[in-house]
Amino acid sequence: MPIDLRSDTITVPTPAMRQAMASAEVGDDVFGDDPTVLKLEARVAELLGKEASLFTVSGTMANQLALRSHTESGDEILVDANAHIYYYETGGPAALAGVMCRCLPGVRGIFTAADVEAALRPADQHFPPTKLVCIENTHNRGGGSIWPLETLREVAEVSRRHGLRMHLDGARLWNASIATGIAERDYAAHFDSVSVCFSKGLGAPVGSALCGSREFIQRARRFRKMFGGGMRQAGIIAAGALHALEHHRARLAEDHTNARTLADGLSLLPGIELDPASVQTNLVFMRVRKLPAAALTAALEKAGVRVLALGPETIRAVTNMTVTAAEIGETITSAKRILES
Ligand code: TLP
Repeated sequence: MPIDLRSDTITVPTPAMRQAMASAEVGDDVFGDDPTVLKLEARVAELLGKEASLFTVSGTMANQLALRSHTESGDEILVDANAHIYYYETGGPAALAGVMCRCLPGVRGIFTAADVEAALRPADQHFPPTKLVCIENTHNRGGGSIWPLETLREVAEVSRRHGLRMHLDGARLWNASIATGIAERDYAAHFDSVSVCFSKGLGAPVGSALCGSREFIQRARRFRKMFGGGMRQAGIIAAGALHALEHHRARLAEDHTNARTLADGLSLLPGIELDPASVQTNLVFMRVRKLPAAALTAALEKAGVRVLALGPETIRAVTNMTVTAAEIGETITSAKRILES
């Protein structure tokens, strides 16, 4: 089996999770009678400190439902230029909500209250109405960076003052909470809506959730149906998500330790540019100087290690529950052999 560090989305259900899924009570969730989905939605809402939540097939769907539910066509949203919502969701904001994205210059995905204020324009018929600020925590292309709570609070304060709503892409909020000890609900308190994923570090096969007020989730539910995301006996996958929530959150700390070990080891190799101190969670980004990133990725693949080349010089490695501490050591050894040859 290759050591798979391409993403934490590659995780597969454990035997105990499969057991929970196999024995899940189910019903037709479009009629609102799948007890396992209802249980998951209640549990997620409770964890995030919100009134309600909605189970969705993916993080992308949860984010896009949030945009669609908060805005009208022709509105503007403020988002970091490297945010998943803008960078990786196939033009969804334009196609599905019909909104314009105004990109903010985040540093490792983190922008400031001053950036928000600088992007705002007076109400005038020339300008699109700005409605929503989107934040990603942890930030994927920011290298798994964690938003400092104080910066987040300042952004929220300025946004509220200008009547803007706030959405959190919390695909990896679980990682932020384990790393900082700040509860998910304490981050979520600053937002009108939050999306979270079960199928990344938590290891469930499918699923995400969108959380918010009861009224907001009711609106999102209608759009979920419109987007073709109404699921029937979804309790089978919701059971995997519930199992993941209860059993796999604390273990994310292992992924973080492995990421730091990997970063420490790789940073010493010739031709790798990587500051281990920048690794806060389970994502390790590095620049490759000696050879193209794609060439190093291909050589690693031959050695049984999978990583992703995200650009001509950039490689991402994501620690996850399928990769052990010993395999992190093997990864460093393989990279060393390739780079020193
Ligand atoms: N991220 C994936 C890819 O799409 C890039 C990955 O391998 O990291 N928000 C964030 C912050 C994400 O990183 C992702 C997935 C999503 C949303 C979307 O989740 P899915 O894949 O469930 O649509």
